[in-house]
Amino acid sequence: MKLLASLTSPFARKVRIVLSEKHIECQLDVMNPWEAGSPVLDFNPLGQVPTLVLDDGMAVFDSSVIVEYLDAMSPVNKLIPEPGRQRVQVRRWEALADGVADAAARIFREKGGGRHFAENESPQKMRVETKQDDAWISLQRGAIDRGLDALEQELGDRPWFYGHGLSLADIAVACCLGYLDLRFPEIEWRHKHAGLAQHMDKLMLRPSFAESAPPG
Ligand SMILES: N[C@@H](CCC(=O)N[C@@H](CS)C(=O)NCC(=O)O)C(=O)O
Repeated sequence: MKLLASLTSPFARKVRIVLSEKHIECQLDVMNPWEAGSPVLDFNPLGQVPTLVLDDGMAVFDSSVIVEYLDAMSPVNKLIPEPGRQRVQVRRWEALADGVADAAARIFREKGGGRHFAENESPQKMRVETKQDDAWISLQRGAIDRGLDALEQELGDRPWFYGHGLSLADIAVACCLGYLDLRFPEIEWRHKHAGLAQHMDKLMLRPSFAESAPPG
């Protein structure tokens, strides 16, 4: 089994943390999906990471389908509750966190990130010839702000999003917050979201989170 991933993708990081927490061995193939002729196109017609390639050659995507597969494949450290309302709750938090990360990624791309520049360049350094769509950017920014407010409020003063320990909800939220730190540190989400900040600090003490943090 191998995981096609980039080290900056919040969706790939979610899968990497799940693999680590569940102690599942998997080869990591690091690549840039934006590069012309990226090898990910051999496995995923959408050309996106993460893509998990199973030993029989079947390619699994997107990240939420991959984590579903991994959690079902091993009973070790279950991260998604059994079908029912609680499962929907965890998957809903995952969807919210992924949605915030996706909105941030859209802004990053609108500002010229990914395709035109190396992945490790900061958005501040980027300049594109084409005009940026400010209305589109502010729509995405609204989704980020409202999504973070909802996550902060819904975590409240509980130690975990769901139950008495780590779940996929905590993992997805941390990956989203880590991506904001990487691409848009100027958003300074910690100022308005003390609960999320405290939660993130706690999660970063786990090796699976610390070791998968995006470079730079
Ligand atoms: N919904 C997908 C999103 C994956 C995604 O947007 N991946 C980005 C990197 S963060 C990508 O591969 N983009 C390349 C492209 O769309 O061409 C998931 O959860 O896996």
